[in-house]
Amino acid sequence: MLTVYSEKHRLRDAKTELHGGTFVRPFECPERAEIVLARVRQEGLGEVIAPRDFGLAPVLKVHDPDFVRFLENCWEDWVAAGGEGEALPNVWPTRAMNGKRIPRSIDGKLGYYALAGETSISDGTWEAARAGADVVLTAAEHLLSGQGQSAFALSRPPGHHAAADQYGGYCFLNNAAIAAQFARDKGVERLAVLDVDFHHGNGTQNIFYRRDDVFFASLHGDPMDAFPHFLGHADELGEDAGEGFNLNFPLPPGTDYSRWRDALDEALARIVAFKPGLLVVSLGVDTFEQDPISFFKLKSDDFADYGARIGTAMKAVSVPALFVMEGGYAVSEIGINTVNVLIGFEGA
Ligand code: SP5
Ligand code: ZN
Repeated sequence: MLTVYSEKHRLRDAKTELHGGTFVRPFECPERAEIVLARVRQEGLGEVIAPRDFGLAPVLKVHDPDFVRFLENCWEDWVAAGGEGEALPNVWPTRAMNGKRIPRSIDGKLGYYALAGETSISDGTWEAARAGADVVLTAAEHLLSGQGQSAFALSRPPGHHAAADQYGGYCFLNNAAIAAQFARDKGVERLAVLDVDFHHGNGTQNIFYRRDDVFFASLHGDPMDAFPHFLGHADELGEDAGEGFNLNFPLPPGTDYSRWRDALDEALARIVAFKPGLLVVSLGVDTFEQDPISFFKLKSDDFADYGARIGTAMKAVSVPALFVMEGGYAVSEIGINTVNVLIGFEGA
């Protein structure tokens, strides 16, 4: 399986995350991608290539231009306004306010475009996020050219919480959605996105919620208990043309592999019935029992088992799979768990 990786991910190296009422070093740190890459090499998964530059056009097929401009300029604007630490929002257009006008000041803009308050924007964040989009696009292009049944986009920072005009949850550009839209534009008529990150892929769901050409399925911690708290319920089925094309499996604290696997099998059956031309897997390994911010109980071997289940289901109907790196914060095990999924898939 081909892996696409860019060293530019290292430019996303924020010093602060707001966590439990204090500032900590972000859980989403550069070592994550380095350890996954080392494991890819150690296991001999396959060739590792750098991305090519796609420019912003495929990003703008998913994200609003004003949002992209905000991300591009945020750090400079923050410094120019006298910000001393990293850029964080402190006010939001909540239910009690009017969220329609985009403020002029950087403080107002941060609140307008942020969907969560833990994620600092720092110098280099935009460049890393942009390179991350090129990573998934390069992997998608490779699959679309008919080379192989699977590819791994080792992108960082992650993407599935980012909506068309919102960042947060460590995510800035929605890599999985950008790849899916790119594949659509290259002629793939129907796509499925399977999100196995511990957290609900609120951004991806939101981007495709009114569409019947992209089926979205997510297994995640119940938003009543887990981030992002305000999306990911089982009764969110899609709207307008998209009704029936969104599927959520919110799962309770303590969920172990047997319960998680039952939900996966159901999601895979629905994906197969949808007959997609390509599957995008939002691959977060924060379902691991030792993950520091999550509450599922998967063990390292379970990752290989579910990779094989995805592989068996997709190979039976000849659907290629694009794996896109999302979360996973048990850093010392992130390489083993991630690559277990990929090896499981290949061996199916
Ligand atoms: C891509 C991804 O996995 N993003 C996750 C973002 C989660 N950020 C907020 C987490 C808050 C966790 N609080 C858990 C307390 C555990 N003791
Ligand atoms: Zn996650």
